[in-house]
Amino acid sequence: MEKPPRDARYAKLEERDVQHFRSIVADPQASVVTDPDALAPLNEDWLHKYRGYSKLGLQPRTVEEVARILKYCNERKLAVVPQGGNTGLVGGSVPVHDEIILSMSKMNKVLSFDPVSGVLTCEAGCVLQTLDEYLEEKGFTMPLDLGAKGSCHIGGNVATNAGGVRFLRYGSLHGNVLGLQVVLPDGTILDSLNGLRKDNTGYDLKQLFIGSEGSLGVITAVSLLTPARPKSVNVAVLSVPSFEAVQKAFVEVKQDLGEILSAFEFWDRQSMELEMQQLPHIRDPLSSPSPFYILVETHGSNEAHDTEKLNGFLERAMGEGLVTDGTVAQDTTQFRALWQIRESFAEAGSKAGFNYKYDLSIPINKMYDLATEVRERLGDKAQTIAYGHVGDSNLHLNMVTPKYDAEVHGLIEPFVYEWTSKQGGSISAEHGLGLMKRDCLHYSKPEQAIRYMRVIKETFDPQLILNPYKVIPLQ
Ligand code: FAD
Ligand code: 2HG
Ligand code: ZN
Repeated sequence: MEKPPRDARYAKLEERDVQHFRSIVADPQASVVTDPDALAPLNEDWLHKYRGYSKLGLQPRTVEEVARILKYCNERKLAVVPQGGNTGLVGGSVPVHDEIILSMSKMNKVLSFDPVSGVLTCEAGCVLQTLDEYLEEKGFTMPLDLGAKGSCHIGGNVATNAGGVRFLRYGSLHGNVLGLQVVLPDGTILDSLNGLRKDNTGYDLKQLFIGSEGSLGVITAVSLLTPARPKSVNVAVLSVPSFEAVQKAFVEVKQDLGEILSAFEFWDRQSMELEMQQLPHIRDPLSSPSPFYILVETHGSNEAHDTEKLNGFLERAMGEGLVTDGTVAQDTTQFRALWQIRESFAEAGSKAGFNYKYDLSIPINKMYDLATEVRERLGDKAQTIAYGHVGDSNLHLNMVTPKYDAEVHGLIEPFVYEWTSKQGGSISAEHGLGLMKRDCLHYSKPEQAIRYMRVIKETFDPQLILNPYKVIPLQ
């Protein structure tokens, strides 16, 4: 796939730059990476779709080191790509050309936790799952959860405004993040880590960095509100005959389970089949293949009460023919196995070949029509699978071919973006724009909004050194 040409405004890395970086970090051996073998995984994304050729990775240990690094890069006009766990799916986390990789992986300390307010403050490089394990001991949980939890960083989650599977219950990072520490390209440290729930002292600058994908500043620490860990958790995977029935089941689930509903996910039969082809340990949880599968989860505090509610919903839904078969996890192993099915589609797709990956917000009643139309357009030229976060109207539409196929790509784009735009949807529900969608912004944002995005970018990053070629095209 084509990439934009290298922009001549950026300086090329010289040996004196590397020497300088060695002189401004406490542990140059660990923090300055020039070995090609160590650089290789930092240069390539999770999907093996985007690849740069950076000669330098920096892994600072403190906010002051980040500030010194960025100040120097800004003065020298050296381009920088901030990197978290490198699990992003839109080509945002790796260099396009020779940008310096600024990895946050060594800034991974919990700074504080207040068990009264539930406010956690930690460095940006903390891995999401590690934070959840830390909170588990204290009776709390992270407000977000996603398949990449074992590798993605909280800083990367904030930088992409990641949604995930419990968005429906715990809401967006725009609400859960109470404060950020961010280093701007000129080395300024912006600190709002006060952990306040309420603070109406003018513009809420931290919101600009949530979802900015490393284009405005480097997030070095995060303060966020964490909910109490649920004492009772249930999960069921159910067979549903049509997407119409998926929607009806969603309406009923909200009525019947109300405040304890924590996830409502779906996938189609084609997704289930592709996953079983690619991942031998995955089995269909139901007795026979279903056109659609839904996963319903509850988070509550009283097991008997929650189970009664879930059973009530299941009886009603089965009686009405909305649900035709199902399985409810009886223990932690089954709970994990059911979630593993939902969380492994990305892995299965990437094993199957080249992925044309679309992450769309579409009104729920139209969500699956797009999958049907794309499947018709492509015939047997590609495998088309659809799954996603029904509760958030977020469709993950993936097409897979053994290798990149320009004809297939041409049949998908711009069709998918135009279709989404006509429905008033968004071409990026939760993964961001990265390199993949930076030229497609106009499908979802009016020209005036794009103009102000540019003004914001140029205000925070006048030399345009941060994550060039991504998010928004610049002159
Ligand atoms: P990276 O991939 O390293 O970076 C992502 C972007 O953020 C890049 O533009 C990078 O420059 C920037 N960035 C990273 N760290 C910083 C920082 N400290 N400061 C400034 N900029 C930074 N996403 C969802 O929203 N919901 C899901 O359910 C979901 N599931 C996924 C499942 C799998 C199996 C995979 C592989 C990915 C999934 N994702 C999902 C994609 C998601 O965007 C990432 O997993 C996650 O939020 C990115 O975090 P990361 O630390 O890996 O960031
Ligand atoms: C998910 O919800 C992730 O599983 C990944 O956001 C989506 O693979 C995808 O397209
Ligand atoms: Zn998702």
